[in-house]
Amino acid sequence: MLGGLLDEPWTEGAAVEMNFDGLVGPTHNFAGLAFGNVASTKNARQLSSPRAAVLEGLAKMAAVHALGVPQGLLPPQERPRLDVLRRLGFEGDDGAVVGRAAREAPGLLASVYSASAMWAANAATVSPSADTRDGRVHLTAANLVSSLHRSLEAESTGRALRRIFAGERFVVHDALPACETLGDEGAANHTRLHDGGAGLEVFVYGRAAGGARPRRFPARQTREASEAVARLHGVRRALFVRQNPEAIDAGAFHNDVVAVGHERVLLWHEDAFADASDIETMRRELAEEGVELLSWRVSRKELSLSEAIETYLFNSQIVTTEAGWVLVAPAECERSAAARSVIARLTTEGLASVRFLEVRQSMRNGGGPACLRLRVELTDAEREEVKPTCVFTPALHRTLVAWAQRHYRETLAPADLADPALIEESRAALDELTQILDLGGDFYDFQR
Ligand code: SUG
Repeated sequence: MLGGLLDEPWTEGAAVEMNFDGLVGPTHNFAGLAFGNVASTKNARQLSSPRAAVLEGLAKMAAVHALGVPQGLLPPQERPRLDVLRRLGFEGDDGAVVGRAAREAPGLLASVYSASAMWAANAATVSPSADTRDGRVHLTAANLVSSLHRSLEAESTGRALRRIFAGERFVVHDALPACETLGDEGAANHTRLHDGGAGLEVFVYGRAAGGARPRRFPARQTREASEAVARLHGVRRALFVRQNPEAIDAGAFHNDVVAVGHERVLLWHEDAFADASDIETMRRELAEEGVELLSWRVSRKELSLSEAIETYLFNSQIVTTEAGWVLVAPAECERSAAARSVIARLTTEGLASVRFLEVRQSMRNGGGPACLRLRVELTDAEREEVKPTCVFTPALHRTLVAWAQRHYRETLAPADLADPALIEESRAALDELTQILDLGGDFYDFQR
């Protein structure tokens, strides 16, 4: 047993951030399932390209990896979830189940077909060992109860995390009980500020029991859920901050649409938090760890809330490279004069450079670069325990590009979800993937 880990010398080595991206699944489509997510609603029922989506995601992993940042990946989940349709009363063989759902409940069919697990920022909340009382890395799968299609991810996410982060240095917690009071959307509402040592974990929630709610759109994350996760992880220094309801009503369904932290930097829109004095609290708390907060505040005059949501500037990744902090931003920012000038200002305040990446298929469902990745900060000893076949390498990239080109459709229209051939195609792709990633022949339910 690793009791009393805090006394062990290996925990003193500084942790390095590793990004685990969700590998886009073969059924990526635009179903308009996410109320409050403007891009999802706007692009509902358009033609998607699963192949372009997975290749864009892989190219992003390769680009971040080439910047010298360790990169991993999380496998897609099994879709369609025919077990869910059967639980909802659709009977018969697979083709009959899908056919009847397509006729009678196309929304349910789209939900069980959604490839939404690609947005790994919502897979879990992660607390690195430097922050936790027992000196282990804690991960809690998100319950994602705010929508049917996303709630289907929780159990399989837990299973995947346990395969990738096995061993005593990691604690993987099941998702919180699935109810509205405990709505939890994972790392998209959590950021960690630090300077290589113990950090301040900032949990951002949209509503608390008995408290006010946004008027137009749902607040997905609750304070009660955030507190439970911090408690489960044994986080020593946690701060609970309320998201601005106006930001949620403008389409910032997760805090990572309007703010992003990395090391001691916080890049935030002035409308991100309900109480801007929270930034001063963060500054004070961090100072107690001997760290000076670097606040990159963006005013609405520089970039309106609606342009922040259109460009997803705050959904950039900030990564540490040998040359300093690099902003990995969606290509949409390059096409916006306002976003470009914010970035230009940041380069005078400590940002080394920017790298624009095209993740258009994901963006059209409301997912930017930061949505596609789950950050896990790991010491060298912890990194050695990560399942090696889920660590990104140029060789794995080549293998996965060839795999995707063999299995993924060029396009997918809403009506294609009724095609029984899509069930078999998806299974064939995932079956081969379990071999590539050495996940075992029983990873997916259809394999058992
Ligand atoms: O939960 N979109 C996702 C996007 C998640 C983005 N993640 C972060 N911000 N971290 C969501 O709203 C759309 C699916 C559809 O409409 O087909 C969707 O689920």
